[in-house]
Amino acid sequence: MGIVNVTPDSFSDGGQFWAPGQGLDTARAIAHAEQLVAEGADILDIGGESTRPGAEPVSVQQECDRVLPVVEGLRHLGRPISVDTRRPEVMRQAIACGADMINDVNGFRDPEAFAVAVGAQCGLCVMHMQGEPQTMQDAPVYTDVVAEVTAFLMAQRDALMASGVQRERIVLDPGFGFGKTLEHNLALMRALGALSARQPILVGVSRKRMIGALMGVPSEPHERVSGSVAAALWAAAQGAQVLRVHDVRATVQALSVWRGLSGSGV
Ligand code: HH2
Repeated sequence: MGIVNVTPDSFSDGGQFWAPGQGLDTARAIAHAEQLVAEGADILDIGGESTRPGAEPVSVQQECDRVLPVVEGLRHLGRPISVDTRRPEVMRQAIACGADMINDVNGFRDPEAFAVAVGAQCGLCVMHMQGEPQTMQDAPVYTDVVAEVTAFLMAQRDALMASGVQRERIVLDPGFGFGKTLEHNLALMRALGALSARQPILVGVSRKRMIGALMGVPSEPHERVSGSVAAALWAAAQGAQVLRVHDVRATVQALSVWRGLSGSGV
């Protein structure tokens, strides 16, 4: 899954498609997404709101204005398009525009978002987050992070299924860095195998702070490519079915080598 953030302030690639004084350059965002597909992305994830702590709040209208033209401009590629949003109205409009998946960092906890998910036919990514983006990294606390995150994800999956959503439409995500310390993230990474045995999972660790911490040298997000690729391989080895990444070419090539070495095909 290749990341296309059409935001001015995402932690790694914010502002990439913004022309000074003119705002979002939709054509550049679409060209970048096309490049990610050429590099081997099977799914594109379009986000119009940064969830990093301290990001600027955006209105529903702003988020739609950013995301929807990109979704429309990418339909010709014939690849599944995911929209990364917490807002029910953005979900509705994205689905009407042809989005194939809704990626909700709030895990469809909002009853209105839950209703949109149930009423749609698209794929759903249920992510775990403790707290709210503005403050989630202040002091995350768990008694047993693996048990609590797993319980939340299973409860949301079961509630969706009890409301008529087919199991095949759902992918679960522990939400790395969303209200989690490095230790919490590591415990969850080590428990991916048990989770992926129960339901397809998506892992998003690309360029995140935890990668920087594990690399052991000071780094800007764009300098964390090799660390991110190492983590992606780890996640794949634990059974993760979807890897949400900024650096598609590097990740695809590494996966290809890894599959070749492990004899699981290329
Ligand atoms: N991480 C981010 C955003 N959306 N969605 C899922 N399912 N899983 C994730 O781990 C995840 C996500 C944060 O990364 P990014 O989009 O690069 O940054 P920002 O939130 O600043 O736009």
